[in-house]
Amino acid sequence: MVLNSGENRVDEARVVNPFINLQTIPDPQELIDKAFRRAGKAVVKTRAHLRGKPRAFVVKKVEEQKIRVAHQVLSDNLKKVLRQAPRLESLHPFHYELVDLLVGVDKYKKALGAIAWAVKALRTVELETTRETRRTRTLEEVYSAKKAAYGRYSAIIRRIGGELSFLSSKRGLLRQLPNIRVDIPSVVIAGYPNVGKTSLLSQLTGSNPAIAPYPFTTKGIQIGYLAVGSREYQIIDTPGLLDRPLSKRNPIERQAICALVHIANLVLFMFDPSTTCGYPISSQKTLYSQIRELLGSATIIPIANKIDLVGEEALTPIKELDPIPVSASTGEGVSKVREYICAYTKNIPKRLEPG
Ligand SMILES: Nc1nc2c(ncn2[C@@H]2O[C@H](COP(=O)(O)OP(=O)(O)O)[C@@H](O)[C@H]2O)c(=O)[nH]1
Ligand SMILES: [Mg+2]
Repeated sequence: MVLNSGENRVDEARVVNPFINLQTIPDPQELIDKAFRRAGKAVVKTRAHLRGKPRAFVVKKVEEQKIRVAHQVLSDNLKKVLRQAPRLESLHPFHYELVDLLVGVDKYKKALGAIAWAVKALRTVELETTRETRRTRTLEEVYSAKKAAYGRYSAIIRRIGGELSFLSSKRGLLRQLPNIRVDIPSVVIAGYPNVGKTSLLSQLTGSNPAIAPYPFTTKGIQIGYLAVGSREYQIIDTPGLLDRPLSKRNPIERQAICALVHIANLVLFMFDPSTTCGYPISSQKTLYSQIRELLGSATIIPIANKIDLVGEEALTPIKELDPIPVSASTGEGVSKVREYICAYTKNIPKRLEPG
């Protein structure tokens, strides 16, 4: 990614999607088969090692080992999922909203809870059945103890099969969540289409922004980074999201928009007083009010763009908002926007990265 024209570079390693480490979720039946196959292989060495020992002794050792190895494989695979899938509590509100939108937070929690239950249940079976194996007196008893262990293992895995399949089916979506940094201030650009949002983003970050997929807009969001001195800022353009009246949105779109609003420390709202964008100023003011309301306590800064096209009088209808006059084409006024970004995000505490 090319960053702003200065020498400052933004640390891309800190770009975060909390689900990026979530590997393939095992298929229940495949997991069971794998565990038993591994167990079968693992005892080959043991058998060779114990050659010449009494048969009853060897069988006991071998079957007990199978129970242990099968447990190990099942447990390791499930623990891996638990390790890789972030807890909801650790998610930034932005990602939390999106998980709710794409997966449902209750279902997600339930799935992880079921896997944690299975890990414990498998361990109990291992302890009980290996103890039983050691107590057996006949070969028959040994074999049936091992059979019982395998049966109980399979039942546990099948019982969480639905949850594993559910997570597996959602994994792709989760891994597509946008890489949003939560450790630096975020500035979100809003305003009607064609008012100059993307142009301003390019002016601010001096680069072609990266496009990240975003749920419920085919266009994706555009993210650019700005570095001023030692501080970094993330600037987000939101095509298809913060560019239409909220009253026309369905609940899902609203939630997607809310998630974006959660990430915003500052919103730049762009007006186009030239109205070459195709929307009258009155509509633009309505959208401004709606977004300001949605924001709660976060700051919104009005910007009047395309001043290269209009005279002073065009700004009259938005005069009371005291917008920063800019031209995203010529670059006029853009340094002022940069100053505002620095000033308004000065006191924002560094947020914790999800972990
Ligand atoms: N004259 C003029 N045109 C501009 C300015 N900013 C953007 N434009 C033009 O307006 C159109 C829409 O700009 P764009 O940045 O894509 O708007 P967005 O849809 O809000 O992202 C493009 O043709 C830009 O070249 C400006 O300050 N002055
Ligand atoms: Mg655009």
